[in-house]
Amino acid sequence: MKYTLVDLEYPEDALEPYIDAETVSIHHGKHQALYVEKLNAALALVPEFKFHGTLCDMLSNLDVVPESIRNDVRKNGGGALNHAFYWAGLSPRKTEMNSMLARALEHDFGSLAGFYETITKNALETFGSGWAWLVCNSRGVLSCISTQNQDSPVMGDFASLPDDLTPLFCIDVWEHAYYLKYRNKRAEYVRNIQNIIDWARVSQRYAAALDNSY
Ligand code: MN3
Repeated sequence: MKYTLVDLEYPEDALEPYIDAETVSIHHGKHQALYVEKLNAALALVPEFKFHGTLCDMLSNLDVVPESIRNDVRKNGGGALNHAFYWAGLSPRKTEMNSMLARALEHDFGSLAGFYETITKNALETFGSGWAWLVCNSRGVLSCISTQNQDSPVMGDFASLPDDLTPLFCIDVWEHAYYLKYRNKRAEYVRNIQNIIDWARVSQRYAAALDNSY
């Protein structure tokens, strides 16, 4: 099975002024596209390995991937999945979260401001390249975590994480995500992301996670 680059749901300049069109164009059209290409190249090395499921399913079960290509699948599959998830969690439109997510954010972070403070801290403390995430566990409890490189929360053990985390939202803190516009100012990039979070999408993801946990 060949994986394809997931399209953006909005034009490349739609996230201006928070994320500039050139960054989106290179990030999606070059970086993300290359992860997809390299994922397919790795899988092509072991044609007898047939996986019937989504990329997310594969990365949630990395132990079934042949060892000879596992690391490449982890890196490049992670890159393909995380970027698609990142773009889909952003929106140029004003969006609203549902009451269930609003209550959970207040319960688990004290307030929406508490959530912003926590994910910003995660994003700034990620050393080198990685991601900051809002996740929930199998009981629906929200928390923020960081992953290194292209690791996803769905990788569980492989990323030294609990095996019951569902990602709800992520911020790419690799320099390629912000350097053209923000240079070394990662904090400003992370703060500006708050203006373009697709809260309706994050709410849907949370509802789906809760459905799957009961
Ligand atoms: Mn990236």
